[in-house]
Amino acid sequence: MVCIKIDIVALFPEMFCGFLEHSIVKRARQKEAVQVTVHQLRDYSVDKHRSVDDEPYGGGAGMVMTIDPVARCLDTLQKNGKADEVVFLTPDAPVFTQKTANELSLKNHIIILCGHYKGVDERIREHFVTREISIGDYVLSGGELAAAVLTDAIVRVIPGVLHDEMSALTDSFQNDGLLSPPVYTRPADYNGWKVPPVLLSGNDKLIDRWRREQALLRTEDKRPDLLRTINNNL
Ligand code: 6GU
Repeated sequence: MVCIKIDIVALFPEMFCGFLEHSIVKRARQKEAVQVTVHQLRDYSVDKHRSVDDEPYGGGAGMVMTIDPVARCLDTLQKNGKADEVVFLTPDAPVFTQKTANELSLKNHIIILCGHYKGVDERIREHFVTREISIGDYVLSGGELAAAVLTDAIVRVIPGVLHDEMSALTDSFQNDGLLSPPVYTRPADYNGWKVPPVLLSGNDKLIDRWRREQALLRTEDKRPDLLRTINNNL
């Protein structure tokens, strides 16, 4: 199996402990499908206070991440060769999608820089960053949670990480861009709440057709915007 290297540069590395040690991300690390390393940005500050931010030129509220610690950190992480992507996580960027996760899962080396404060000095974005990503239209206190979201979404689509029976190909968004249909398990009747009879019929063709219909109905109901996107891409 190929091993993807993901370097995460953060101000609060401890936030990743639990996440890296559970579930699919944990298994992918054990299988050596991915190597995730979290780096403390402050370790790359040469300032006596180990500072990583300063006041914005032109005034205004909030602090801005300075170039030098980021530059030193990225240079260190790329001393044996350039990363395929240097991702900057920030709310003022295009929104993360399954397509981006799939693309990133094909890279060998990804560096993820977590944004903080009012943002980073724009020259970092101009000269180091190859891709800017937001995880949605709301504001988080920092990029750490977003980096965990990205890492999880990337890792689970690396070939060989998921078992066949939990294949990523049947996830919402992976199949035709539609949401997944409803699923049921035993008992077939819970105090009168019944499982749709077609799922108990044993007729694979009928079950397939029912699932496709339900996927479409569910998408129309919960995410009509997705259907417009699919139609526009046809
Ligand atoms: Cl990537 N960072 C922060 N701070 N807030 C966000 C975000 C990222 N994506 C959505 N909100």
